[in-house]
Amino acid sequence: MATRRQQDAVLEAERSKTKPPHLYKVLLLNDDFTPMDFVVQVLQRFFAMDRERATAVMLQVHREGSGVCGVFPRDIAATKVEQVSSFARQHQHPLACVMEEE
Ligand code: TYC
Repeated sequence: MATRRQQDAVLEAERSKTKPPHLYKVLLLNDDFTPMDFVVQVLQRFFAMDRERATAVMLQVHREGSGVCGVFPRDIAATKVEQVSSFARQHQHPLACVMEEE
C-alpha cells in the first residue's frame, strides 16, 4: 500500500511529463472568385461563428489577404482544413484553408 507521500511523488512525476498540445492557427486565404456569402457560411458552419463575427473575419481576409478562423490542437486543425477544403471543392470555389503552427 503506497503512502500518501509516495502517491504525491507519482502524481508530481506524471504532472511534470504532461506537455501542453502544440497549437495551430487555421487560416482562410483570399482569392478573387469565392463569393463573400459562401465564406461567411463556411465560418458559421465549421467555426461556429455568428453571422456578425463571420462577416468581420471574411472582410478581414478580403482586405488583408488572410485571417485566422481559430486555434486548435493539430488533429482538430487538420480536420477543419480538410472539411473546409472539401466543402469548397464540392461547390467549385477555389477557397483555400491552411494551418500554421502558432
Ligand atoms: N475576395 C472575395 C470576393 O471579392 C471574397 C473572399 C473573402 C474570398 C475571403 C475568399 O477567404 C476569402 N468575392
